[in-house]
Amino acid sequence: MSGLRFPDGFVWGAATASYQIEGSTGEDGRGPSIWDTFAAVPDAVTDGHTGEVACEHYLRYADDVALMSSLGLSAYRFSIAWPRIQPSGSGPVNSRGLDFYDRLIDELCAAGISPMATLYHWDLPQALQNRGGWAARETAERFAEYAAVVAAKFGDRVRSWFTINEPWCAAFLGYASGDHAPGITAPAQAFAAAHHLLLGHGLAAQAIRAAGAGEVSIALNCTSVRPGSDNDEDIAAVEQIDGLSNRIWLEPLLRGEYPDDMLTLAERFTPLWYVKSGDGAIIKQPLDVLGINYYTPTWVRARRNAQGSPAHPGSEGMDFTAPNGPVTEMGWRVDPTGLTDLLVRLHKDYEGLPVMITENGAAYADSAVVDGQVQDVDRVAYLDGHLRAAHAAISAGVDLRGYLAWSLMDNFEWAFGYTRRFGLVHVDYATQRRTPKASADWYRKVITRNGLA
Ligand code: GBH
Repeated sequence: MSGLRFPDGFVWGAATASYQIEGSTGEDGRGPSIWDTFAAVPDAVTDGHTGEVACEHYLRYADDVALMSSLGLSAYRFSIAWPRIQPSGSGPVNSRGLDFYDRLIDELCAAGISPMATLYHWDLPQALQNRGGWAARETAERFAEYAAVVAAKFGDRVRSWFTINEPWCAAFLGYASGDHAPGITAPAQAFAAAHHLLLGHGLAAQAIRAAGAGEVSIALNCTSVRPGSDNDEDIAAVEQIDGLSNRIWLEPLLRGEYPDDMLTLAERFTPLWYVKSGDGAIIKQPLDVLGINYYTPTWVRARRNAQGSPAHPGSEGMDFTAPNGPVTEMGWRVDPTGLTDLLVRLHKDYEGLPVMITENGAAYADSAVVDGQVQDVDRVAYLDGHLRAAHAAISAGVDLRGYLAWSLMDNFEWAFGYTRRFGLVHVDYATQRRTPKASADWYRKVITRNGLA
């Protein structure tokens, strides 16, 4: 038998996030989130799109779970909308919000699909933003209270918890480049937000464990950072961007301390008032598994007059252009070797660390429709290439526990609204009809054979 087989018990799933699929933003007592506010700002989101309706998953969750069953998924990673649970970010719990996830989780369990819950995928209650959002320490404390509520309620059925999705995006796209909610462009706040997101993770991890609710994880968008050349300036640029993308998260989470170069970088923008003694010990909670969301490597070179990227504070004089080659509709260079390199590097730097690919996927225009089905051959090629890359990492000794495709279905792609489609399942937004793409059929077969043909 030829073909690549994955280890027994390998988890095959798909991922989504609340604001991207649920819709029903005014239903059952949900409070406003920063994404409702941000999407209402002219020009913040392409074509003025918002998450108000999205995929109507709030109403159609049972059909969507049936869809997952038809794909043969063993796990489903979704996020819980904090503003449904605590409409003003603290205090009274909204039972109708809890009820929705209760129904969803029961439906998943009945279908034999393991529910994996992310506590924060970017939809912060607006009331907390009004008090400073993640730039304020209080948000981390409120986050732990919310975590305790949901862990107590769902810990009997949800055994796999992700505290925060991609703190890099929440901090640096939210507070430095302003591409994401809350749309702030103040690097000083971004570094404070980064710290409070890490602190929130640690406090929430403690709350989940205190509730006996199961395994604790966080999903990071770590990536391989590659130099334009091997000259010293380019290597120094890589070191700095590797710090912001990877080490500023990994080191506190796994060793309880920031790397010195990242403290120095942060100090170019802000005094480190927000780091209190004892925080490192809180942030460094044991991780049962580390979630990695991987899409593309990052290329950096030092170049006079280059503007740098506002998403990477201190990157003036750096150029982020990828070398020529295939890209997805996001403009992201397709390079599965970046995934192998990243997983092997994590395995070397943090011995014995179990990892899971908690997101991987691609946006393509999906134009060719044959017999009513989107023939997304480019997406199949992307996924196939990345699964081979993941398998190569396993062969190199990486303890890889599973793979979750991004995304189950087309959805609200943040600042790009509905103009970018990442789904295995096509969504016709006019009718809300779901149609599995060729990639969905391909993925079903991968799952059935636990590997690639
Ligand atoms: C994830 O973010 C999110 O978790 C998910 O909600 C989202 O829908 C999905 O990905 C698709 O975007 O600009 O060329 O340097 C991924 C965010 C993607 C941010 C890659 C950094 C670097 C590309 N990351 N990106 S580039």
